[in-house]
Amino acid sequence: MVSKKFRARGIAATVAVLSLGLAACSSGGDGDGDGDTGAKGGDGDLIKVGFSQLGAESGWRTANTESVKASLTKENGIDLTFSDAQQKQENQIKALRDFIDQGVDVIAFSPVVETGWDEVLQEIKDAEIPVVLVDRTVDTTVEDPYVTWIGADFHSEGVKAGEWVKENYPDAKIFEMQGTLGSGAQVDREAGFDETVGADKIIGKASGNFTRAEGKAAMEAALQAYPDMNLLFAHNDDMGLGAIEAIENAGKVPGKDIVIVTVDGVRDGLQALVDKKFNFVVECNPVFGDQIVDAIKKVHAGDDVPKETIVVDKTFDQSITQDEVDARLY
Ligand code: GZL
Repeated sequence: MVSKKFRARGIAATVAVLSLGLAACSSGGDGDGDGDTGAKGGDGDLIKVGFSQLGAESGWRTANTESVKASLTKENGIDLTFSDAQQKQENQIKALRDFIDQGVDVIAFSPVVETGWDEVLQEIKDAEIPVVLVDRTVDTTVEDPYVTWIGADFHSEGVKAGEWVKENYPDAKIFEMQGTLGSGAQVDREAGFDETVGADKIIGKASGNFTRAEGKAAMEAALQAYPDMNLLFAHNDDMGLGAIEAIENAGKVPGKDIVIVTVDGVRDGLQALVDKKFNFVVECNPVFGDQIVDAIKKVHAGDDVPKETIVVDKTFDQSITQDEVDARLY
């Protein structure tokens, strides 16, 4: 059977949620200003939600988890069971099966990689538990595997990074540091970037698995293998921050000898922009817990929901100020 790739592109009924960048999204309320949703009754009225988070690998993931936990609360009508898979798909699959056994009302998860979910997604479908897909995408043969997906357009993020490089460093010798191989964020950021700059400009690639430590190690190897590299595109800030350490240890100047372009826009990444060690950052806003709660309530009530809700991103260059970075909430 031909697998179907579900991603944030060109699917009808897509709704864009404006990135709030410098301001937090307040957790959903019922409008009476006390921050709760007016959920009535005791725990029996709460929506039982199983949330499988893929890990705690990056500043982005930490901020996303904080947003999820701040929004999926009893005050907002949710009885949350949260699981951290430590970036292991087998842990996520186990958590999803546990949620089925617990008889949750809704399952939400961010898949660490795109494939390998067919069996468990079919089990969830057979158990008639609706799925709200969060952040990353799935590539599965299961028909209609989720009710709605909320996340960023990774392909567009890659294109934005590529357009900046093409405009500012058209002859750069680029090393591309990929995120977790096979994840929707890695696959689509790479596709968007490579098609924009031209694959011939990319002299080497390696994965840093979205973590600082692995980003540093990958960059140490790349500096040996590609001494003429003069631009790094890292699929997230954390790998770029690890690369800075490797570049400085090699006696080179990040942001000058090697221009650095990343994605996410977490505070540490934007601080590197202020410090002139990063050159350009494409935001990928992790604070959308409110939208997840809203989707869960609508899905549970059987209301119509858009197939996709895209969290709109912005971009940052070295014109960003220290005050702007200090004002960021993640
Ligand atoms: C993007 C998210 C990615 C971030 C990384 O939505 O899936 O995973 O870019 C994180 O920082 O590890």
